[in-house]
Amino acid sequence: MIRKLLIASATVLLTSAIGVSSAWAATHEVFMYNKNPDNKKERMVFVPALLKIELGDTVKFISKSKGHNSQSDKKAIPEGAENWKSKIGKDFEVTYTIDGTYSYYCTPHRSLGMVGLILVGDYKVNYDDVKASKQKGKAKKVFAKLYEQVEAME
Ligand SMILES: [Cu+2]
Repeated sequence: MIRKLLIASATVLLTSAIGVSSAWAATHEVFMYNKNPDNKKERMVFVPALLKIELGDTVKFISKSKGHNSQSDKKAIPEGAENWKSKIGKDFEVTYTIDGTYSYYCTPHRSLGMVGLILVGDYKVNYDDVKASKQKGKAKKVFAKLYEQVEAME
């Protein structure tokens, strides 16, 4: 009898541990600025432009200056992942449930280099594809720096 009860309560404990596991998922913040407060020479930026997170985590894009948004690059996100596009000047949240590398940009300022990368869990599944994706102008330069940072942390 006691033994059965112990098994039953162990099952309840296990079930509740699984149930609350999503509460451990973190929320990260990416700020959208006209000028980077840490480096005033950098204009039209996501801060941080490179973010490494766990599967199930959420990223909150926060508008600190007017006129920005966040849009995924539909050609440079993992297979099966959903695209996102936020409204200009509004905060926006994305929860990442598929491993991979996500490339994104600000719709009005992509050519000015307002771009970013989010690495989710096992991000290498499509990292090379994202790195090979075609970029123009200043975006190309900013991405080159971000890829350097990614490869430096390996
Ligand atoms: Cu912008």
